[in-house]
Amino acid sequence: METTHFNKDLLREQYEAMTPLYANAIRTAVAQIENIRNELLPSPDTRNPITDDYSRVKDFDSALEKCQRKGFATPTIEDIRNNVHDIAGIRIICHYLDDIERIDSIIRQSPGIAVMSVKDYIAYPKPSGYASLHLKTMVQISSFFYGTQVIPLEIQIRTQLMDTWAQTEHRVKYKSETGPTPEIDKMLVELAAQFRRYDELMVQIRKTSGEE
Ligand code: 0O2
Repeated sequence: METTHFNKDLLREQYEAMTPLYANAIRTAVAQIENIRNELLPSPDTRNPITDDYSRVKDFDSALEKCQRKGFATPTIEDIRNNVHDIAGIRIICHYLDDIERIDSIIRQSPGIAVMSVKDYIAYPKPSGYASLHLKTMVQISSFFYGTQVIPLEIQIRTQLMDTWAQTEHRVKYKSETGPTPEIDKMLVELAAQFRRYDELMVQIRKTSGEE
């Protein structure tokens, strides 16, 4: 009977060999989004809907942990490639709630970025209170060794307040002494609801003041 041996070091090597393609996808998408944004906003007085953007290629240990969480106890590199959809990730932060829609539209107009599916945690926040718009995209890149390739990239779009909430919740979950407790979970749900009200109020203030 054939036995397959799980070689973590080999898997790490295979993962690290493919990460430059994912880093390429991030750079390609960021440049595309930036170009379109500049063309849409010709006047220096026009408000930029993008406040910040962060990107990262998931490190090997996180990718392996996520793949195992999805049921692959001893995954192959194909399992990771096919089941971890956010190996390349960009997080776009905006000031106003309705900027999320604008940014979504910019991404959809970007040549070379195809939106494959959407998880709308703005319209339907998670029970924890987590809110964000997740776009699973495929980005066309040009690679020196492999030529034209299409690489998956997850884009998360959220307001500054949603980002503050996610960072707070993440710290509580992984860094605090108590970890999550029912009391803390309840406060986080309340915080998310308050932030949502503030996000809506900020749009109202902007519109009432006549700003686009
Ligand atoms: P990290 O460190 O941010 O990368 P799928 O890709 O659809 O097969 P997945 O990825 O579980 O499955 O889908 P989901 O839940 O839509 O997206 C997961 C990512 O969203 C997480 O990535 C977080 O970045 C973020 N996220 C989702 N839920 C929460 C939440 O309750 N709190 C916080 N703080 N972030 C959340 P990772 O890989 O878990 O982590």
